[in-house]
Amino acid sequence: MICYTILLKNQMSTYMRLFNLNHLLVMLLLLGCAQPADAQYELQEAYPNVEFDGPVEAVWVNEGQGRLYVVDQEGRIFWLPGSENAATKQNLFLDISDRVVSGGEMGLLGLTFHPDFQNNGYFYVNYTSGSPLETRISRFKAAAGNTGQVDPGSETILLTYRQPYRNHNGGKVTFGPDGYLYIAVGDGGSGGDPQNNSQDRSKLLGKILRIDVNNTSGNRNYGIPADNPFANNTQGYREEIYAYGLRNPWKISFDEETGRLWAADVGQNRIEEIDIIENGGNYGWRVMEGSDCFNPKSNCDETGLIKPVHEYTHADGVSITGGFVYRGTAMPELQGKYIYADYVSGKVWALTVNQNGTKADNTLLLTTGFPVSSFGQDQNNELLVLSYGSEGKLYRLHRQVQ
Ligand SMILES: [Ca+2]
Ligand SMILES: [Ca+2]
Repeated sequence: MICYTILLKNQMSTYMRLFNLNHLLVMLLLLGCAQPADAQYELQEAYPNVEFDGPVEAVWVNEGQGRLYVVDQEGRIFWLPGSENAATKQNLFLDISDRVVSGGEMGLLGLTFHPDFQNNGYFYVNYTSGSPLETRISRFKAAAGNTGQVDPGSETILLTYRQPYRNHNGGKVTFGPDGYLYIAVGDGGSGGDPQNNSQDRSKLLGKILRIDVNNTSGNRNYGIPADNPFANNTQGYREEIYAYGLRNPWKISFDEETGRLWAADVGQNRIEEIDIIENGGNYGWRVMEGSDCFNPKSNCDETGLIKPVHEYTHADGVSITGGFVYRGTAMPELQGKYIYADYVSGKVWALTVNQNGTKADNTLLLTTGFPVSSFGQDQNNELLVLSYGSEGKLYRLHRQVQ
């Protein structure tokens, strides 16, 4: 009962900041004493003396001796050395809190480094800003040698889009094996996608976008990859679109071995889902929530809609947090499995798919007892788990020694 009370207090405050209150009742039902159901895996604190206000990203970069960069939602990026010990402190890398509107699902939400960062110093962020509210995809530039803090004035805004509501801002940016920048965009917010943005290909909301940051085209600060599904279309569709019909993809990631793009899409009232994203794919929202009709409630037209690889109902969680296909070496039994979590229930699972991408198995690894905002990978592709809220800490997923 003590465990229950502490969890309730911690998770409620965090939950009320980040997610819709209409899920509160479900959350209360989910919270028990969060002992791992399967005790084979556990979390170990990484960087024990380091805490963040609201960590939402942890990105490892192999530059020089290598650093782990951690994003605080309010608008700051810190770096940590590769070796972690009690003396380790976080170092400020970039502070753009002056231009970030944060709180709830808003803030500095995404960070990725140019594949040639070591030479060109470019990195890319996704944040909400301004009034009226918008999302900005911006490039910043670290000085040669990357020895000090980054000049906040080095910003080049690549792309902006209006945010009609404060929630569902997606946020992840990541480079694909093709060298293009992929951007996860939520449906704009409110509930039920009232403007039907996700199915509207003339809008950027509710999509996975793909742009070429190494080129420009027309009046854009970026190029459109020639094989984007709507490149050079004459129907008024946005050429940046790579896939559509997403609600709020909270984390996307590439499997570095297969090149597959994985997305975790947060559900509305009932179903959380995982998708493997294909060029031009329509992932169904708001016609469908998971593999159920949503609008209309029944007899919806499922033609051409790609169903989730895996989904779970709100009996198991309320808001999915996407992770990574595990490509580390410390836990060989997890090799090739997609590791993800639920932000509210704190459950962490491993999803196994067949070679053709269909589901083979889904296994609960552990229950964290804290809200999981994100996953990260370290220099060895071992997994970090980010705890959001009253204690913003980094943990490592590892197998218990029997
Ligand atoms: Ca929004
Ligand atoms: Ca879907």
